[in-house]
Order: sequence, then structure tokens, then C-alpha cells
Amino acid sequence: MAINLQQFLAKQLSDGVIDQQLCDLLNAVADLSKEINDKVTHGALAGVLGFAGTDNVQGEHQKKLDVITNEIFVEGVEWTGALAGMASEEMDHCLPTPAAYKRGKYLIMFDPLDGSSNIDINAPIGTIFSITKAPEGKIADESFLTPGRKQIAAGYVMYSPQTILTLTVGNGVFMFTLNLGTGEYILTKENIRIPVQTQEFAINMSNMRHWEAPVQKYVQELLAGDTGPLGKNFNMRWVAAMVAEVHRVLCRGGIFMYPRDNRDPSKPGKLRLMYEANPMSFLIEQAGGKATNGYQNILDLQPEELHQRVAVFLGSAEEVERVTSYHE
Ligand code: AFP
Repeated sequence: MAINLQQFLAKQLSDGVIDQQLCDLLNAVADLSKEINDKVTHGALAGVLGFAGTDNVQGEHQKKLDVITNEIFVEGVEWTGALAGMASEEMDHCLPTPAAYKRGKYLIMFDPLDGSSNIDINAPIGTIFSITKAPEGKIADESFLTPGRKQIAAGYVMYSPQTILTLTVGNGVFMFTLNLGTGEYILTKENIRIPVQTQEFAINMSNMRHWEAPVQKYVQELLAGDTGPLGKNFNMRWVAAMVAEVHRVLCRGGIFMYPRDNRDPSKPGKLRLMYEANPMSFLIEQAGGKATNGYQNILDLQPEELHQRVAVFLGSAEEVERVTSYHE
């Protein structure tokens, strides 16, 4: 008999893996994701496509769904009594839990809708979240700047043919598929392991001329296939939504890369550390994979700014170690 997410979390609670506040918070995230799923799957029918007419702190034009899903996420967790504060890709600064609600012991950081450029073309998108322990005292942006290694829980929801919630609370990676008929998330994969070796890579090749030498060298070797030093052929994928790339890596291995490039030297890559790279790296490491910025494990990086960007190389250990070794 398959168990649902509530039963899974209740077991983690009774086993002492998580506490009541984290159990309540994760159930609230699952619930709000169903509301996001409803908006996403109705698309034009719900009048939620297109641009919102505003820009976020990244200077990016916000899509209507970016704004809508951010509101759904904030309202979906602020009342739980589990949070001292939250931070989002779509909010310039953090949001301490409003005085109307009980302050809890955790912080949550999230990208409410990752893959915004996919929204209007009905391609995969997702929600990413990361949970850490809140420090004592007043909550400010600096309260969130802890290394990814200290995360308590992390996960994503992928909105695609299936809606799948993937979660780790530090004892492996588990996937739950949303049953649209009952509204329940059902445990469909557990104790996920990423193959050490792979023949599949993901990178946006249009940026090739902007990459640094180690990445140029590595990707040339991938393209050389069995005529080159790697001695085997590789397939390529690029979905333009990190959630979909990471989901594929968790399901069948691979290496996903978004390196820094010289288009804008002030930005060490496109992906954000706190609510994209850190939660995804926690999942990847929990599933036996590796995640680096080309030099260090992403989870060991000391964050300096809430919306800072980072280069990302993650997935099957053998290939991540190889491209990282080229940076030394
Ligand atoms: P958007 O949310 O702006 O579409 O960016 C998505 C993303 O941050 C990440 O999810 C993708 O892997 C990556 O950017 C795609 O970047 P490119 O559009 O440069 O391929």
C-alpha cells in the first residue's frame, strides 16, 4: 500500500528525524504547491501568462506567475508557527514572520517559479525550497547566509506531465507524485541513487564562446565522444529549467552545468546560491552525486549576499570530479 506525504512525514516525526514544526512546514509547502499547480496547469485559462510589468531584484522582468506564485508561497507558510522568516528570488529583502503569527524555529528560502522563460511555451517549470534553522534575535537578510551544508531540508516541485515533489530531510531523497484525483502526494520513488558514471550532459551551448578555458576543454571532450579522451559518446539535453535538469539527473544520472562566463564578469554564473544551487546540491549529494562551483563543493560555500549567483556543476560524481579537476 503506497503511503502519502502526510504519512511519510508523520513517520519521520515519530522516528525523531524531524520535529513538529518542520512536519507542519513541509505539509504546508506541499499544500501550497497544489495551488501553484492549479494556476500553472490552467495557464491562459486563468489569465496568468505573460509579463507582470514589474522587475525583480535581479533586474529581470517578472512574469505574472512569478508574482502570483510568490504570493501563494508566502501566504502558504507564514501562518504555520514554524518560521522566523522567509526569503524569495522575487523579493528584494527577507520577510520576517509577521507579528500576527507565532514565530517558529526555521527559515525558508525559495524560488517560487523556476524556469520562468518556459511558462508561456508550456515547458517544464518548478518551485525550489531550502530550510535552515533560524538564529536567535531579529531576522534580517544576514540571518539567511549560512552554508548549504547546514540545511535541514530541501526540495522542489516539478510541474510537467506529472507534478512531482522531491524532498530530503537529510536521510535520502524521496519523490512523491501528485494524484490529481485525490489531491494526495503519493510516495513513488525512495532512496534515490545517482549513477557514478554517465553519458548525458546538460549545458546551454549557445554560451560556449563565453566560457572559461576549463569548461571549453571539458565540453570539447564531451563532444569528441568515443573519438576523444573520454572514449565514449555523450547525449545532450537542455530544458532551460534547473528543476527539470536536476530531476532528470536524480532519475537517470548526468551532469548539469551552468558555468560562469564573461558575458557579465560581475556575475559568477546565472544560478542563485541560496534558493537554487544550495537546495539542489543538498538533494544531489543526498543521492550520491557531487555539486561544485568548479573549485569547491557548493554546500561548503560561505554565502555573502542573499541573491548571490554561483557557477554550478552537479550530477554523476565521475564527471563532476573530472570538470572540477580541470579548474585546478
Ligand atoms: P528563468 O527563470 O529566468 O527562466 O531562468 C531559469 C534558470 O535560472 C534555470 O532554471 C535554468 O537552468 C537556466 O536559468 C536557464 O538559463 P538559460 O535561459 O540561459 O538557458
